[in-house]
Amino acid sequence: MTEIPKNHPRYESLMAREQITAGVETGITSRQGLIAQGRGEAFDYLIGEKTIESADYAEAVAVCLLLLAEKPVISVNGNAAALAPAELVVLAQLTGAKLEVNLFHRTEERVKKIIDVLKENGADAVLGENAEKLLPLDHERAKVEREGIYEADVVFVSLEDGDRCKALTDMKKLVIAVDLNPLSRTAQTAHVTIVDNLKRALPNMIDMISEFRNMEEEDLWEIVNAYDNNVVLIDAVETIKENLTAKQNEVLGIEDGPDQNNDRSKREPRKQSRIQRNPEIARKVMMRGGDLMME
Ligand code: PTJ
Repeated sequence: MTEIPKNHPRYESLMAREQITAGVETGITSRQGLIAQGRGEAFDYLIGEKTIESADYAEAVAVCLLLLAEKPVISVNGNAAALAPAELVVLAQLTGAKLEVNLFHRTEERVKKIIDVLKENGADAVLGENAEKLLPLDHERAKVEREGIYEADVVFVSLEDGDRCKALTDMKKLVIAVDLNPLSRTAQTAHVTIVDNLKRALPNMIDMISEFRNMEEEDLWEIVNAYDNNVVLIDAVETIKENLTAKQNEVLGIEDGPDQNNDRSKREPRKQSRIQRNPEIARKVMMRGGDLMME
């Protein structure tokens, strides 16, 4: 493992890379998991590498749903197991959820290794080894355990693929998904979409449990019923747009006040005229892709 100094500006992101790489080396994460991590990193950058308010809200609703569920299951893949094994176990223990290993690039050896890692992190029992093809899918994620995901009423998934998410919702299960890409099929299909890094989402959810654990069921249902997943998705997309605009303005040297920000008719002509008037800004525009990539 490369030694990453704690004061490195991209410490968290580089540590996550180390965890995923180590996961591939020990055989719990698939090689494809490296690519999935890169995609996540890109979206995390656009989100601002922090838990945005709407994600915090979705995390709270997800905790309520896990506490209300009769048969909750946390589905674990190779990336999740590498990034946050202890947190997955604690979340399962505090909400009474079962843990089940479910893999897209399934090998029995990898299932076993992930079960071992979760047990080393404190899990008593982990499902996944006795999976049968019970979901209507043509790939390995169709394999689930009867007393686990198949019978679950609420399923928590992270770094999921869209068609299993759809298969689960078609089976009338409530699906909580952690996915940094608010445009992915999973994000669009789940009932509660947490647009946050799994590494931030899990500790935040664990912290929230004490707040909700002793609440009446009726009050928890009230929180869940008031939730609208579309609002959360729209907020994530808006956050990305705002961050991009802020970065663009920074590169162009434009100081946008709140009024101009909200008024497209005022903002766009002003930006164009500045670019046209000033060759230095025009040069910056051409360079901005390179600048952003260098960062
Ligand atoms: O272990 P396996 O065999 O089940 O394989 C798992 C992977 C992750 C390889 C597989 O599910 C896959 O290919 O996933 P995708 O289709 O690349 O989807 C990953 C999604 O998760 C993308 O939308 C990423 O933006 C998002 N993502 C990546 N890293 C994180 C993340 N979301 C939250 N937290 C992350 N750390």
